[in-house]
Amino acid sequence: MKSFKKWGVSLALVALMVVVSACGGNNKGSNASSSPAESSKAPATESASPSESAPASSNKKVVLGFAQVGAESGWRTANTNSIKESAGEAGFDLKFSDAQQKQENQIKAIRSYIQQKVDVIAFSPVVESGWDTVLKEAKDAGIPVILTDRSVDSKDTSYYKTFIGSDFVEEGRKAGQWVLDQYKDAQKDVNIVELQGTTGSAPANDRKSGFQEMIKSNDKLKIIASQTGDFTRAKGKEVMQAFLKAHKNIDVLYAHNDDMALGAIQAIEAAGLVPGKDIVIISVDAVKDGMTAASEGKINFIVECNPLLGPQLMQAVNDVLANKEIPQRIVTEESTFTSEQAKEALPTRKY
Ligand code: GYE
Repeated sequence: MKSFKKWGVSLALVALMVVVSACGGNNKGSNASSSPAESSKAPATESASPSESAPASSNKKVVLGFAQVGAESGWRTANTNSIKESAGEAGFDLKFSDAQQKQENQIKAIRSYIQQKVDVIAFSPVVESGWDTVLKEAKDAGIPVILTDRSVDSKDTSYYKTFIGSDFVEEGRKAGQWVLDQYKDAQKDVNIVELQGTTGSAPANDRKSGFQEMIKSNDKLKIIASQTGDFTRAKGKEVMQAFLKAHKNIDVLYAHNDDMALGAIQAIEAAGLVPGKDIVIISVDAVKDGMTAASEGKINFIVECNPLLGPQLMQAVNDVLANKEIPQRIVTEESTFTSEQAKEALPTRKY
């Protein structure tokens, strides 16, 4: 009986050691950057009011840490404005950081939010992979995470409460469907070039696959070149210049966002060609500048991607903190615009 008891004690000790060492292992990835020295290198964060040292009380403001991708596009600017505005309206203390399209910066920002013990962390992951370690750190610290705009490929969905954003595969399908319809009677090959978004990002992966899925039923539709333009105007222009140099017979440009299409339009015009006529252009987002180009006939078709996610995010933050059940996935509703429709919609467009 006695030795049985002794065994029990030793087993409990071993179990404790396993738990401790598992925690140590878990911190392995974070050790390097969770030290105060490292975290001081974290990207600068803005804060509406310094509430870190505020005493906990029932009327304490909700502190929301938001790690934004960057400021790469018109879509992103509209998204950032929407988040800041809605956080203000909700009365939250928003800690906002801009990762300049770098995953390492976003991870640093998230770790700094964990250290600051914010109430909720929200972020728009620049790429899909490589989040498990930091998401587990947030979970272990008991801080709920909400994904907005872009998702992660983590197998463990308990790392986040919900994902609010568009269905990017569907957006790609809408773009592909339009091309399929336009060229249904094509007798010769239709040469398509593609400007992809940021490599490894959910919208780049999904807009590519959705588009391919639709056009594959017509073997005249051929993607002859596909490269990343990183969702920016400058890169869109640069890559389109290279495409025009390498390929003389480009019929269609599919750009994963308006900004890259707008950059490409500059390259097309500089090459003495007419955008929207000599080269048919399809893009995604439907932000003001893109819609303006569409209303001028320079972009032929735009698939809408709504950046105004702020109100839904603030609602989700309140629901999570109130322990309400929320759906794991909240999909944004979106439409599409031809040049004619863009002309009509432009005057009342909010972004
Ligand atoms: O389409 C693009 C931006 O993640 C949906 O990111 C977003 C995309 C958007 O840079 O313009």
